[in-house]
Amino acid sequence: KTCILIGAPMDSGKRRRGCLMGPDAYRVAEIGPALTDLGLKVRDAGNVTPDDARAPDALPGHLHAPAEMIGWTSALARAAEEALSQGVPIFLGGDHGLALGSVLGAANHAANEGRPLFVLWLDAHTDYHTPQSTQSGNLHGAPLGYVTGRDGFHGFPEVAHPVPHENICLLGLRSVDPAERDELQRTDIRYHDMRSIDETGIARPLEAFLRDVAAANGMLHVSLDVDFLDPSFAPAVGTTVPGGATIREAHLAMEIICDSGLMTSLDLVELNPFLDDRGRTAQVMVDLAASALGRRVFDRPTRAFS
Ligand code: DIR
Ligand code: MN
Ligand code: MN
Ligand code: MN
Repeated sequence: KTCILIGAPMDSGKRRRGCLMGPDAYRVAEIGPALTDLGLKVRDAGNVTPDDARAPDALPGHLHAPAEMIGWTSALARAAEEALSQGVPIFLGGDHGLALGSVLGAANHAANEGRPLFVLWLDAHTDYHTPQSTQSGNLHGAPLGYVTGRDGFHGFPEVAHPVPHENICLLGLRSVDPAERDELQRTDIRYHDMRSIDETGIARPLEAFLRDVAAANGMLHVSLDVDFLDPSFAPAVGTTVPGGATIREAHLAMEIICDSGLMTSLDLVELNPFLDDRGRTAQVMVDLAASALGRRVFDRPTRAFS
């Protein structure tokens, strides 16, 4: 398979700036060579440019950069759809606002293939806001609200194939706004906060989810937010929350994803190189991507997921 690197140098999903340097940081940390070393074909498609767009008056006034977000969403959805017909797109963010587009494109592609889309969300946050429910006005907190078809995203591309709640699994949660929590608890979304990962380990809920993806012959989009990781070894993110996944929990998750053979697209988001410490967060993210795509210490027997 061919990995297609797609840069999304965007900061529009929140107010603190720096994520737009993320694609360059991943390239400097040699994400391409890390993947070719695994025997994979890699194509760097360069960076996406946002479409020109206008924000309709119906959107609430406190939203940050709504026109830019609309422009990124349509451009990234096109890029995702095109790349999915050729290989495995890897989105180099950019903040998590890029996932409005990457997941929309994946959902459109999956619908064309007649397959269901599943989404694995590795994040401290649930990102389930709508333009109306967000208090911060930062739409990087809203991609799951958008792709599940919640109301209020006026002016954004139509979500023709909303991702069903039961096809979404969130791991790593430890910062959930009250408005998101109340809505989420009414849905069939699978969510596992850090307490539940402490209690069961990360493998059990993840494998249960992957078995369902395999049984449904689903496509799987994985969205990895830097703040899924504990800030002690992933400091380069604007929204650090203590008590996150350890390096080994994160690698184990990626290794299990790789074993499953199910991942069809990947986001690497929220890396802010301006906040990094000699590039170590960028390096951790590259290493995690490599684990998801086949890097391992020793060969292991393949395992069945269905
Ligand atoms: C936060 C989003 N709940 C907000 N924070 C995120 O502003 O609505 N950080 N997603 O990564
Ligand atoms: Mn996020
Ligand atoms: Mn987050
Ligand atoms: Mn539902």
